[in-house]
Amino acid sequence: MSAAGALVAPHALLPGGWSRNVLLAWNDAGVLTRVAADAAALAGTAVAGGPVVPGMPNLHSHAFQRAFAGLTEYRAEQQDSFWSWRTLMYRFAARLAPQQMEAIASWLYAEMLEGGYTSVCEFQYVHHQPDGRPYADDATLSLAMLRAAQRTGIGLTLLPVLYQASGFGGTPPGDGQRRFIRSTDSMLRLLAALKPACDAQNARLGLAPHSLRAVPPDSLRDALAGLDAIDATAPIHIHIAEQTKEVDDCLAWSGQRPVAWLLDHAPVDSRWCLVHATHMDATEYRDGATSGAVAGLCPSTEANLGDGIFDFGAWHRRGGAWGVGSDSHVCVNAAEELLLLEYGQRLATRQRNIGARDGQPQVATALTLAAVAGGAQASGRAIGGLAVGQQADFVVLDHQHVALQGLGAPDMLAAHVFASHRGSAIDAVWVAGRQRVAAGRHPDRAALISAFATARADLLKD
Ligand code: NGQ
Ligand code: ZN
Repeated sequence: MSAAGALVAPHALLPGGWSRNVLLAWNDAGVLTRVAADAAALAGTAVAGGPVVPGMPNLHSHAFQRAFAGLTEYRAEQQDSFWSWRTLMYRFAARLAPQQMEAIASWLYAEMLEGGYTSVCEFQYVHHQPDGRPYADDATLSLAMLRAAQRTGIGLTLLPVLYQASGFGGTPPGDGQRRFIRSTDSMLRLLAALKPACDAQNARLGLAPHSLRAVPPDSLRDALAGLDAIDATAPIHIHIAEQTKEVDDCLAWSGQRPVAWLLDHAPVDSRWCLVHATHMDATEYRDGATSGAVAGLCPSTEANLGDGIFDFGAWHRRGGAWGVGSDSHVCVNAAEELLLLEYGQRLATRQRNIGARDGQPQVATALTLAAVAGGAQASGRAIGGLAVGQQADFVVLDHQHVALQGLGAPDMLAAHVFASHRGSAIDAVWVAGRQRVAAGRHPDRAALISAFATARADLLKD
């Protein structure tokens, strides 16, 4: 079936701002071939029911954690923290079977589409059987993610994760980490094996050195060289400076803070996504932002795990790129991540409308455009908004949602982000010119939910 098509949007959010009567046309590959504002009505061309906004790339996901979200909201230690959460999360990760991973990811990806995300960067680190031995097909769990994306229709950047140590200085991995561990050579073989499968479904393959804690310097260097031999422009994602303990440990190990160390020892540029990057000093904000790397912000997870607050103003002033991810999936809603990002900044600065920028006073509009651009960059895919050459990934807002009724388009987006009280005001979602959500729902939702619920029930059985 041909995917070529066209749509007229009475209001559409283009990279430069809101435009009226926009004709969007795309080719068989789902790539936009025409984006024309003030177009005359075309007989036979469908008209969008509500404002059309670009689909949001989700730049950070650990899919399996969707089935774990909400299960650690009780006191387990006298002073719970990211680290006590991680102990419980490892216990959960130790039990997952491949079919369960796939069922969890499949429903999650449908939820993402319903929540306004049109693509996802999957930071995939559970590689092996529970005892640490590789599966007969070493790519089993990564292939499960590719199938979940294919089935639901979400775009994918697959980031197999290199994980080798439990702490700075190459301390040996713990038992809870044995499903994650790979030599650098084994990682490069995995990447080579996954490349054709990714190419076949228009997914991008990249690499995620998990963190400076988990990847010693020699391995980082060798893995990056090996990645370049496969694809010299492939995206590279790393967790960095999420927790203050991580900063302290890095200082003790190297005398430098994590972001400073990385900038000094790795070729950080626009291929890189620095996930979290919560704890930086002024020099790191300056040098990180000007490196061209994307800051991967995951406001709901960062709040849930007690990470701290990224200094958006410091990054933004330097022209730093950024995007959002749902990470541990306590929230799977692109608008809500933007809301939480803005609210964290308001709470920290005691000001309002932090995300507005010169030339774009509407906060929701400015945040959406910036997060789409940064998310696309981090994804390494042509999903950077409604422009010729980019994929036709877009969301049609539900103008009949009670929070949106009677408003102009920019206020509808603002209401969607700030006033839809956790119920998305999304009507339709299109990915690469194909409609994947109608009336707010993914068509396979019932079957996907049932498989997810079965997988989770089995996982929680003793
Ligand atoms: C992860 N999550 O890889 O799932 C991590 C925890 C770690 C976050 N950083 C594991 N939020 O950092 O070692
Ligand atoms: Zn993460």
